[in-house]
Amino acid sequence: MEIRHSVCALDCPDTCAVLVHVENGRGVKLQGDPKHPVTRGFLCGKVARYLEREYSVERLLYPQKRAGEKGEGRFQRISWDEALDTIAERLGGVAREFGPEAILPYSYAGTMGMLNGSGMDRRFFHRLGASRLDRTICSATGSAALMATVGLRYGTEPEQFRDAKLILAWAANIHGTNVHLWPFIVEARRNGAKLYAIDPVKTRTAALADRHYSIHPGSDPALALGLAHVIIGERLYDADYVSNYTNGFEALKQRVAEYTPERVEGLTGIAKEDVIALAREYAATRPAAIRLNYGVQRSERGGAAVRAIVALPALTGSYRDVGGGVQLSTAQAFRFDKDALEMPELQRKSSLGREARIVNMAEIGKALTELDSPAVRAMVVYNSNPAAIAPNQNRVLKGLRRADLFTVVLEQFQTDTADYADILLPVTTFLEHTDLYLAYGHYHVQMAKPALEAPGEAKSNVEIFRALAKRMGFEEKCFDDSAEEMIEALLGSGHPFLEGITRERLEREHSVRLNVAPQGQPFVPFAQGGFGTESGKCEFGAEGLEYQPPRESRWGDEALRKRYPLEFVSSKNDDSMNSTFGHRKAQDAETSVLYLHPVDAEARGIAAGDRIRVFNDRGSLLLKAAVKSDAESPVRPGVARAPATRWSKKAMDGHNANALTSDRLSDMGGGPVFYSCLVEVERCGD
Ligand SMILES: Nc1nc2c(c(=O)[nH]1)N[C@H]1C(S)=C(S)[C@@H](COP(=O)(O)OP(=O)(O)OC[C@H]3O[C@@H](n4cnc5c(=O)[nH]c(N)nc54)[C@H](O)[C@@H]3O)O[C@H]1N2
Ligand SMILES: Nc1nc2c(c(=O)[nH]1)N[C@H]1C(S)=C(S)[C@@H](COP(=O)(O)OP(=O)(O)OC[C@H]3O[C@@H](n4cnc5c(=O)[nH]c(N)nc54)[C@H](O)[C@@H]3O)O[C@H]1N2
Ligand code: SF4
Ligand SMILES: [Mo]
Repeated sequence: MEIRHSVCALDCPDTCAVLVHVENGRGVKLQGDPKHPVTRGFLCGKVARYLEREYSVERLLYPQKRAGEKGEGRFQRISWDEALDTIAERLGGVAREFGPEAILPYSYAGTMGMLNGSGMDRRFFHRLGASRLDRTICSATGSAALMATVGLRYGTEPEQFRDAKLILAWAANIHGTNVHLWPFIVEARRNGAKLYAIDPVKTRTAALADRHYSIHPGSDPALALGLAHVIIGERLYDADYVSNYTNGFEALKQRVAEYTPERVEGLTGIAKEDVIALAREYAATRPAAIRLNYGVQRSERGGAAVRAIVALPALTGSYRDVGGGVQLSTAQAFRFDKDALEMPELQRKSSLGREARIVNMAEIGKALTELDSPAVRAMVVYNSNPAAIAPNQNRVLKGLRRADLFTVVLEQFQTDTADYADILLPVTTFLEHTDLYLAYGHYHVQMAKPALEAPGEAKSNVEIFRALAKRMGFEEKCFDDSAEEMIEALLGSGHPFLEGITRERLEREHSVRLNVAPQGQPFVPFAQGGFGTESGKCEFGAEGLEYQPPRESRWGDEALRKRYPLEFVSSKNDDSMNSTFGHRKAQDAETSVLYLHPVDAEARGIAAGDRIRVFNDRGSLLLKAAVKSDAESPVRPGVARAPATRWSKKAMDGHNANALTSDRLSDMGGGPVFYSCLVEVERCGD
């Protein structure tokens, strides 16, 4: 038996170091690397069983072309030569006839690997002059808010949560989506720390917390402003930190004056006494860490929410403390030379004489059905499953069904999107290719080489885009770069955080902490200001912090809320990774339920286990009602929760939660608003 090193490439903050036990060339077990300071020897439930996915009989093994109607999912095996020739010919034809902007790449984070996520593909599409994709689907709103407020997408090291005395899990289902933070929280609690969860859903994390504040969806700006109201009003703030390292305190003071605990109670559903007590405790407890996750920014006021929340540690001076501050992301500390990888300079060679247009991926339905001059005529999908994960699904599917759209899908499995492909290409998993990894929940850079052999004729994204570049006649040398050369280019930015971190060292050590602080010492980026904003200070930006309830909420548009009185939250499923495990049988049972409060269920004559139709103007879907007693219910009256997202084709009626979600954009960064969504529910016959 041999043990090989790998890195989990799923879209998860933990980016675990994985040990692959190999016997006679076959992987027999995956284990978390005990030497890795964040993985600490364990994997989450879904990846501990990843070898089932790796060796699944449903893996795609050969290139195929469509044999039935779009969406039907019937395919016929072809050779790589035929596949590449067809794609090169069709993309070339579209570029000649309509201009290269009629070609759209569509990708997200199926793998977080740098090379297979944004390497040869970017070079290829830049050289082609294709439309550029704004990859907003997950974190754009929060990122824009972080940049506006603190100017950097850095946050508290996970290892420092063990030092905290108070931890707020704010829109963060840590136990489900970020489980490697949990042991640090356990350690902190053993030392007397309290854990509070702020979430409209009683998640596993909220259930395990010392307190759960069940907040109205999307109302977080009001809560944060209410906390600031108390902190400023009672002079609990750190006047020294505020005066040295922040901008806009006076305007913030005026703004929060309007957010009295009484008013905040009305807006958020959190009792005024609780608002006051939480503010006092947060300000008085040192260190106090906030784990803010992305749930909060998937609503119409998500930008304002993140702005107001990350202002709190600046008010209390918590940014000074080891184990203080806030973590939304750590990703920006990985100061790779992304331009050397993606080569945006190749774009200038596009025949248009200007940079190609930008298409927001959260509006893919619109892009495929409404965009013109030119309309999208060809789409290449990789690392993503837009038919399942993009909002306003019926509009997306209408676009994917277009007969005049040429669609290529690079996939490991025959997903919902794959069913619409004209050409479907088999790709490798992270266990089978070389890549370099950042993390958005810790500060350790990692590299992985293939641990297992690719099955059938599967190739990596890197190899596929390299081969396509050749077929298209692109002669630039960069299309010959090896994976090793691309990694070296990424590491060669010259930034001090990467000093001494070379490919050779990563091959030897697998994981290396960024030089964010001297060895063995904690990274406290904003201890003495040091913000990345133009002023170098934390920008409170109170002008942007007026709270209006989301249009799609029980306090929003009146006509809408009368017809659709329930707020629908389709947050993550604990035992999945977006739609990545959509092929699994178990998946179906876990994600085909809607949690309703007994009051809402009774009012509609619905009992636990009933088949129900959930609907709004955008679509409808069939689910099974899950109703518990008031004390046990994960949601309060007026809120309904469905764990997302599964493959639509495995559902009772061929739809998932995104048949209901809206493709409006949030208040900052052009992000989607999956969790601002009004619906109605009715019982349907058996
Ligand atoms: N098991 C599992 N792990 C995952 C994923 C997965 O699908 N499954 N997905 C990965 C990805 S892509 C990401 S981006 C991360 C995301 O990780 P998280 O951000 O933790 O995941 P979400 O479920 O989107 O949102 C977190 C919590 O926010 C709550 N929430 C929803 N709306 C609001 C609101 O308005 N206010 C407040 N305070 N809370 C709200 C939800 O109920 C949820 O419990 O997780 C990653 N890890
Ligand atoms: N209703 C609702 N919708 C949501 C969300 C929600 O909470 N609720 N969350 C949103 C968020 S935060 C996100 S990040 C998105 C996620 O949306 P996506 O990024 O589309 O994520 P997945 O559904 O996991 O699909 C990733 C696909 O990439 C494939 N893949 C993995 N590795 C590779 C590779 O190396 N090469 C290629 N070609 N393919 C590969 C996998 O097989 C999988 O099918 O979903 C969003 N949609
Ligand atoms: S999904 Fe997240 S927790 Fe699970 S193994 Fe991968 S990185 Fe670790
Ligand atoms: Mo995400």
